[in-house]
Amino acid sequence: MTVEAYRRMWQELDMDLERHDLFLGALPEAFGAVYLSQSNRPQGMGYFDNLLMEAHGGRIQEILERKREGAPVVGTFCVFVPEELIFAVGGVSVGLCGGAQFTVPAGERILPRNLCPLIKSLVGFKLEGICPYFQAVDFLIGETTCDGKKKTWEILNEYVPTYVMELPQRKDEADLALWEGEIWRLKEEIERRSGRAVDKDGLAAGIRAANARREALKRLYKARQADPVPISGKDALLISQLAFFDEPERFAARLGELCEELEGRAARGEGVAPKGSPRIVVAGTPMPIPYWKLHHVVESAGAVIVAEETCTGTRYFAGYVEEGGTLEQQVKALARRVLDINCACFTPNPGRVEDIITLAREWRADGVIYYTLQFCQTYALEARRVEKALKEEGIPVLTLESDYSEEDAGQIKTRVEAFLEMLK
Ligand code: BJ8
Repeated sequence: MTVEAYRRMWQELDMDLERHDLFLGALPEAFGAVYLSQSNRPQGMGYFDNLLMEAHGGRIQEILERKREGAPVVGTFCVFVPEELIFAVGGVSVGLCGGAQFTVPAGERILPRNLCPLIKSLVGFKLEGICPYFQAVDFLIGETTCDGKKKTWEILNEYVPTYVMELPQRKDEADLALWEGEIWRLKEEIERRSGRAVDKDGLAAGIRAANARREALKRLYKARQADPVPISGKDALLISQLAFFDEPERFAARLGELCEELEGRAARGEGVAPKGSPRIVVAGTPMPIPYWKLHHVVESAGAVIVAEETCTGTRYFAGYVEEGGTLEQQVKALARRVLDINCACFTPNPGRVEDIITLAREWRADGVIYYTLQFCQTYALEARRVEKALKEEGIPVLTLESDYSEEDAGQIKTRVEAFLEMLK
């Protein structure tokens, strides 16, 4: 499609073309500086680079074609939301958490300033009219995770229909029953809105698609255990961020090809940084696209990020859902995935500490960076417990809090460099 045709498409989506030009105009430079400056990138990254470049173009065109054929397009914001139900009716699911400083001021027009930037950014994308995904969705699915998100859904609902799932905050049998009920309720909502029924075969196909994506991401992470590491943390982060937008089966297939390349590299002892480079695990809040600040700082300082314990990392692909059985069994299996994801919105949440220690050990990390977005209370509060456990295990940890602006980049760089110095 030509640029003119894309512009017509954006106009039809009622986007603010002027603001959109400004937003997209900055992307090639940022992407060039952060990504294309890396040496020895795997060839298989070509697919993902292209996916990023076509994120507002070809991918939107594809989604709009599906929409014309009657497929529902649904936006989500949390890895607990069972996308399998959307896939079950042939729908398109897109993850719409905001990762751009560009849209934060717009979000602040209607939200308190002292709120997490992820939330302000996502609302800002809608208010600015610069996100074709937000413009294309039929409805959104929010959840009652943190206080900021759950109250924001009431506000966002004034702009886009926003359905809310009640996520329990504990993991006992009663909570599982509540979540299972919520999944049945979501099933009805999706059926009502799409006019398509969720049956056991459709749901099996939906579960298969989501499992394939999870398995491919697991394989990517496995490949990062090698030293030298065959792919940078920045590239792995980009892949995870793009997973929220692509067709799950195609994404899994292309990622599988990349993993083959990475496994070959690992077998030959080839990497993107010298063997013995400091290895870092990042633990904390999600990093939605196009947020690459911490990874860029760490890897520019000569270290490599080998795993992320985040929702744009391991929490995204945690667990496996059985696809077989009756519809009741499938829904139960979907509900039980809650047990596999250790988000700080749960209390108590001991599994998360174990996850971080396992990552640090099995990915042979020299240190952990515990990272929280500003005003994210649950993750900030959990830092104490994680730090204590890591210290007991003899694993060095650096705790950082930041937002999407570049204002603190210098300060973060200084702290990261001092941490890496200490690891020597
Ligand atoms: S499963 S991490 S995607 S809730 S919005 S909690 S950063 S203050 S995103 Fe999340 Fe689901 Fe948990 Fe993952 Fe903090 Fe910001 Fe809230 Fe956030």
